[in-house]
Amino acid sequence: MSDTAQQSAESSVVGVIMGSSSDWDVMQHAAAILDEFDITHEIRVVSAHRMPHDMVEYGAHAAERGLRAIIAGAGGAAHLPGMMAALTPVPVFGVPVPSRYLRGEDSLLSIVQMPKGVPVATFAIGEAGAANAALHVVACLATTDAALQQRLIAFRARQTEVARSMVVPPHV
Ligand code: RP5
Repeated sequence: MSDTAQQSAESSVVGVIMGSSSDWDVMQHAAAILDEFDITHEIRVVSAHRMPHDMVEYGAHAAERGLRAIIAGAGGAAHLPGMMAALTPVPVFGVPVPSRYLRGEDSLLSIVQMPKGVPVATFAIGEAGAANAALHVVACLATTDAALQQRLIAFRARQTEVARSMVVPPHV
C-alpha cells in the first residue's frame, strides 16, 4: 500500500478494491495514477466469493464514508464490480484482471455485461484498464476541481510529447 493510501484510509476519496492480492500486479497501475494526482485512496482486498459479507459491508458504507468513486478489479468470474455497483450509489469503475486460462476475456464479459439499471464503467483488460480507470476517475473529479483539471491537461500534454518523439526502428 502506498503512503498516500495508508495515511488516508479514513478520508479517502477513492476506494481501490480487488478480489485477491493476486490482482495487485494489475491494480497497482490504478493506484499509481491516483498517487500521481494526489487523490487520497484506500486499497483493500474485498473478495465477492470468499468474503461476501465484507463486500456487502463495504458497499453499504461507501457513500457515507465519503468515497466518490470505487475502482474494482477482479478476474475470472469477476463479480466484485457488479455487486459493488448493486450495493452503493457511488460510481464503480471495473477493471478486468487477466485470468490464467481465459486471459481475462471471462473477466471482461463478467464485468461489462451488467443488466440495465446497474451500470459498471468497464475498462480494458489488464494494466491499461487499471490506469485508464484511475484516469477516468481523475477526469470525473476534475469536472468540479479546476486545479485538478489543469493537472490532467498537463499530463496529456506530456503524453503527447512522448508520442511525438517516438521513432520507428529502421526497416527494409
Ligand atoms: C478472483 O479470482 C480474483 O479477483 C482473482 O483475479 C481470481 C483468482 O484469485 P486467487 O486464486 O489468485 O486468489 O476472485
